[in-house]
Amino acid sequence: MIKFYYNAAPNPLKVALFLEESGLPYEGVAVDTKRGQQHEPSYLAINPNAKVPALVDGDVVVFDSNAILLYLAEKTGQFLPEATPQNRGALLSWLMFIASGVGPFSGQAVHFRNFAPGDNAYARKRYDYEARRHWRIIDDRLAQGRYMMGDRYTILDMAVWGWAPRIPAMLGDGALQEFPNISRLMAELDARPAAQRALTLKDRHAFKIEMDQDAMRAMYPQIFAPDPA
Ligand SMILES: N[C@@H](CCC(=O)N[C@@H](CS)C(=O)NCC(=O)O)C(=O)O
Repeated sequence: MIKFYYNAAPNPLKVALFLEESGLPYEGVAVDTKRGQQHEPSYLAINPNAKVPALVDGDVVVFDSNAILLYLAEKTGQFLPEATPQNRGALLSWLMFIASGVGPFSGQAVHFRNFAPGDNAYARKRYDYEARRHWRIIDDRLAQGRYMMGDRYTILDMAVWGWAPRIPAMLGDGALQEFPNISRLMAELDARPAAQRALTLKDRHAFKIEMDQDAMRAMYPQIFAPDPA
């Protein structure tokens, strides 16, 4: 059976949605990142990047949420657009845009707004600006159709759904109002039974909540590292 390594954060959530939508049998394995479990050798053997999610399917190991979405979609033939070269080009482009742009800029925007120590005025400004710019591009795409790939619900919508609830934490309260098409998609997907089940996955484990010194060390070790030369 598939083993899905997760916590309650946006990237695992996207994969949880796929697993619940597809009906694939899987076992959830909690990785309590505030307790530092992502750095344990047994987990590093699966995901050398020490992040969640990761997935083990028999002798296949996949890490990175976007790689996992593509792997599962291709394995099952589900949540993909109609198989045309044009759709393949669009799917890969948008998936990589989310993987290399939306996700990382969003993560840094959350970090510099909420967790980074010291004076970070420029870093905060840069990531706020760039995260907002990326989300505007997604919103504009969703203005053209019901889903990221037009009328077909695909892994791209799942990838957007995982991160979009964090928009207020990265861009400020009320920021979702700037993105009416993303808000519309979120409302639609939130109402799906699979999404409701995906959201309860985090309740199966008593994840550490406190962001104490040990959690900061586990998640943001660079704060405690020597300054660069
Ligand atoms: N590109 C990776 C990023 C994974 C990632 O940053 N995961 C976060 C949760 S959303 C994490 O593991 N945080 C814990 C930590 O940084 O120690 C993916 O999409 O899977």
